[in-house]
Amino acid sequence: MKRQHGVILALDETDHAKAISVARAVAPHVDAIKINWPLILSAGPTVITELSSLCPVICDFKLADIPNTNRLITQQAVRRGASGIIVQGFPGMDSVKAVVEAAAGVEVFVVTEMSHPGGQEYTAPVADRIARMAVEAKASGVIAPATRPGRIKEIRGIVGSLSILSPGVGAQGGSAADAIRAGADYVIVGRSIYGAPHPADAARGISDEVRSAMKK
Ligand code: NUP
Repeated sequence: MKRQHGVILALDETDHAKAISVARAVAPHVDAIKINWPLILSAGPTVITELSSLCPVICDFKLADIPNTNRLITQQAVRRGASGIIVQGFPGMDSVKAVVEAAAGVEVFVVTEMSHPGGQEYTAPVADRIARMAVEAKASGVIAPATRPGRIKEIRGIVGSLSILSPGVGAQGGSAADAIRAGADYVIVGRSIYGAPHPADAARGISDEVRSAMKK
């Protein structure tokens, strides 16, 4: 993934036709489109290939299984055209490494601390260890919460030059500029873009905010 806008669209739209029309409008203003179970279960897994003709696609499966199952899922996502895959860190190093190996060069991002309030219950206490494990497993990057920019800063101190992708902007209350200033490389934005009256304008606005935060 090449950083031009610093924004990744989280396309959790469940109407297939609407999802494709939002993707077409927004693709010129984002660096990737992240998809998750809501769209895949409504449109079918062929949507991975369909979207990959418009923009790099990150499959947010939050893989959290034994190494063999993680490997099998990763291979299928890559076969369908995914450029990136998101994995949970808590199942352990062997499960994360299985994804990195099966991804065969496709980018792998490891969830550290989740952005929602419940993320503080179980993920926060182990997030620093997971961030260190992501480095050791040779992942491409980590997911860290825009809702807690202070944590992005601390996680940046652990992961060095790995990419930090940060969800929680807009609908969850986080600010794109704050996340970038704390050390995120990309913000992940869903509802504030695909739910906006003009998704392309919303994406462009967030990309402008990210670019100006990068200059400061
Ligand atoms: O910690 C995380 N928080 C989070 O919101 C890890 C994630 N992968 N996400 C995803 O980012 C979530 O599943 C959704 O697809 C997106 C945020 O969407 P929104 O809150 O901007 O609508």
